[in-house]
Amino acid sequence: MSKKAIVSLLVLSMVAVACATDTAEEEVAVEEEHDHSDESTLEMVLERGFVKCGVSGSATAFSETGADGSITGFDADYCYAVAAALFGDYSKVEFKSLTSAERFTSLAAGDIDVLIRNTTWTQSRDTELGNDFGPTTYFDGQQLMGRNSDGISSSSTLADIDGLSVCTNAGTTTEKNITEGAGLVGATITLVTVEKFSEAMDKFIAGECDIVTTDGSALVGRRAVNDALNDWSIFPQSPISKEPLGPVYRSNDSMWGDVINWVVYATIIADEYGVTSANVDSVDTDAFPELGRLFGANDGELQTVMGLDAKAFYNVIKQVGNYDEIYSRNLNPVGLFREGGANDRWTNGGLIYAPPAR
Ligand SMILES: N[C@@H](CCC(=O)N[C@@H](CS)C(=O)NCC(=O)O)C(=O)O
Repeated sequence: MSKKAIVSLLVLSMVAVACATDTAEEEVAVEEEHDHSDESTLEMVLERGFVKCGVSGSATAFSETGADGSITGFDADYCYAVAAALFGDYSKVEFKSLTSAERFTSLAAGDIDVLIRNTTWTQSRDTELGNDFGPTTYFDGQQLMGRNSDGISSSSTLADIDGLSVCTNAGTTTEKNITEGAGLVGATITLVTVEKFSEAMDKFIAGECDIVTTDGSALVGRRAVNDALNDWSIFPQSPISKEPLGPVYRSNDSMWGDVINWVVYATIIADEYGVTSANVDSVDTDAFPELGRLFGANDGELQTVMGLDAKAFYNVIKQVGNYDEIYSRNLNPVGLFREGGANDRWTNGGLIYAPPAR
């Protein structure tokens, strides 16, 4: 057996030609010549000098591509945060824009080092597909959007979509949830599945679909940047699913996984202490020893055993910010707020929580 063993990975893939009629995700065996298990992604990325981060590139407020090709948003900021931790320079990222249907194939093939793309943690993605999931950065849930002028309102229910056409993108939890959910309430729908969510929005705007559905955050974002703001309602008030979104990396790559996980945790711990990019230089690390360890200021820092610089997480907070800064900067402008929701701090009753830096 050669050193570069041929490994077969089960990955999710959409068969493009079959999309129009069969929207089920399909398992295909992909033969991949590079066996990632004999080399940590961490070593490979450090040697290369930049990280390859898979994003959407067209998800409002999460990863948007600017006119100059730059990528901004909540997910993009976590890519920048990983680069800040690895290289002390947030800009050492190469983004790859991926559709929902191609994201896991791209990760399995080694085209990207980490996937941060509105991706829901599910059992099959975590187990059958050879992925591992990092901490949830955004607790989302699937909702639907329709036109008030068609009789839809924010108090509409799933049963109200009986007889309507519903647009969404392929290779998502969304298409499965809506099919299952509509069936459970006895609503007969025409599901129209396209490759990109932006195409689903185009069809909705053109009146070719009555309803569009995806993660609630994306619907809020799309509505906020659209002129038809006042005619579009998002429903039902309680989402039809849980969509915990966060970073994804290949299985059996624990040093790399630890880096991704602790980048996220560092942003959360800094938020717990109110440490921001603006005040990180004036932290009293004697008074707050956990911050001393996390920022490499005191003896007992834990970053070097992870293969990182002692200042890795200081650089994350200094250059990109804490969780609240990342959230507020990207998501408040489209009308998504943390207060009182699942994405609030655990100390306020939310779910954003990190283990201790010790
Ligand atoms: N969270 C779901 C849905 C992901 C998804 O496709 N989201 C849409 C809405 S944010 C999207 O990616 N839109 C951007 C695009 O199509 O490029 C999943 O993991 O399957």
